[in-house]
Amino acid sequence: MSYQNYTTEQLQALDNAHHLHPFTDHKQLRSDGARMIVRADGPFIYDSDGNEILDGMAGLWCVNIGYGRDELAKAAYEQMKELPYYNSFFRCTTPTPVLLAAKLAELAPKGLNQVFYGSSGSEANDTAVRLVRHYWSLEGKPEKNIIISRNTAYHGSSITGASLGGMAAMHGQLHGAVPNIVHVMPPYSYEFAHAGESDHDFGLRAARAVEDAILEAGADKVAAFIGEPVMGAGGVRIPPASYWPEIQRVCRKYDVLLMIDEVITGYGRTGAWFGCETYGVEADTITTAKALTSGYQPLSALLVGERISSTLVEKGGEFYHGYTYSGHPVCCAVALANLDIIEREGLVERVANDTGPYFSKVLAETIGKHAMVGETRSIGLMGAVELARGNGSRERFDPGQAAGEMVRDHAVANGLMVRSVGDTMILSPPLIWGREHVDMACERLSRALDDVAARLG
Ligand code: PXG
Repeated sequence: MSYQNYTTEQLQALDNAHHLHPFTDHKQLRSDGARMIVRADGPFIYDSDGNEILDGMAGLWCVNIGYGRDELAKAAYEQMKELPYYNSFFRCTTPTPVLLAAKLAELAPKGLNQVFYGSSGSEANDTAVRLVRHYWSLEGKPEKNIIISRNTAYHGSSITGASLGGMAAMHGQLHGAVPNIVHVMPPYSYEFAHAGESDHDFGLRAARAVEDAILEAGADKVAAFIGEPVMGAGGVRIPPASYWPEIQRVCRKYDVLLMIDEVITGYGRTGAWFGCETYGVEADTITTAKALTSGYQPLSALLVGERISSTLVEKGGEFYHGYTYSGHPVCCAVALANLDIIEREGLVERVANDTGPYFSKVLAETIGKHAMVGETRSIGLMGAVELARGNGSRERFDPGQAAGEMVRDHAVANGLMVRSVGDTMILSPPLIWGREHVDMACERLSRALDDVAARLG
């Protein structure tokens, strides 16, 4: 059945009648109708009205190798023909998850040699929480089970993910979060640095909020700290250079494990294979998903360090946890093909040495000069633009003006897909972007800012 037999209006009517969308106000959606994205190629997506849109969000922070890669389609097809599914329970497995695990151990930072699979970042973080708490229990410290996280962190949308995350609106709808999770301030200088406070000092202060939380709970009660190297969905909040080394020092001092959530930063986004390498931080667990398959198939991999895995293996007995699709052979085959492309095309190096620095420069020199931009920032190929009343200012628009949403809508109308987090505009494009795509994105965003500035007066 082809969608081409349907008009956009017919598809929208069916969508409104039967489809509940993620993170969506349905009353609003149903008055406007959803934009139908019908195909994509390289860095571009196409909607059902035939508009070509440069995808500044790589789908949803995931399509790192761009769209339309035959190799991944072939890998899935071949695997489906050979063996579409078999499980990894009950002393069985299949070859592709094994080969992928070995590949991930090779790519991962030293000491993270074991992999537990799921289908999403939310599932992987659920596994990480279970594993970390189980670890301390096996080590005879079951009461060491508090996890420290940060306000505005995003760690998924399952009850565990949302509880770990620090999104107030999500907590408001949880009706009972997973217990023993504590949230502290994020390292977000644009909003939280005091006037005159250096980036360095602010980074230390934000990291010491974690130490304060450990001292308040008692180190013998704190299992782990969890953080995204760069907070993604919270608004590409890039920590000062002083932040992660201080977090590492504090965690070591109190024997608190470090859980790094690389669902967005994993597989090249920051210009290193993993964001923790960008920040020189050593993790006990690394959560990955999204770009592991460039979004072509749903797959997550929790990378587990030696300390936890050896206890699990030696003392753990059976770990009562797993998903039907843990180690799905088709998803793993697609992941292998995807990692092969990232390596072969040198995408990580290109982000580090060429497109990442170029993106940062052009963003600052064009968008950063605009009258309604307070700040631009980026690392690798993830960036943010803060909308403000006046260039370089920190004064926000009234929330009722919905400036961020307006800029997003005008950007899409100008041929650029971006995401707005409140009044923070986000770019997280495919890693195949060349300099010409960076230029194109900044021109289109600039035009959108002009349009909105004219409307807001
Ligand atoms: N951790 C991080 C850091 C994420 O960004 C998850 C976990 C959960 O992954 P799954 O696969 O369960 O969605 C994410 C997901 C947004 C947005 O609005 C971001 C995500 C998901 C949906 C929307 O920017 N990140």
